[in-house]
Amino acid sequence: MKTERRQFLTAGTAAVALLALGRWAGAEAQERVLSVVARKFVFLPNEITLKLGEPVILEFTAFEVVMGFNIPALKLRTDIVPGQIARLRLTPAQVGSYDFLCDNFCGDGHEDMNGRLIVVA
Ligand SMILES: [Cu+2]
Repeated sequence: MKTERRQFLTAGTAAVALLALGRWAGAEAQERVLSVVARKFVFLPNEITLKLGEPVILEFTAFEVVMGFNIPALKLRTDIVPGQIARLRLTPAQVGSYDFLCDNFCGDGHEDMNGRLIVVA
């Protein structure tokens, strides 16, 4: 009887410790969130600077029509649907400059709808 109680307590303490560890790890890995608006015919901002190795979440919104966000060199893309938030999670692994563009035809200025993602050390 006494032994069972001790085992129960030990298990409880371990569970609390794990919970605390999980919370700590979660805070450690928290990503910076950057908002990007896609509208005819521009991304705001159209230049995004990220730090090498820093995990970020890009959050996209559009208000007019379905847009696309595509960084071909990083093989990353998403549709941006009005009324929804589109998210891309990324951790830059290489310093450089990467062009991005809208890849859903959205009107007359679509071809000029682009920007640049810059990764610095
Ligand atoms: Cu477009």
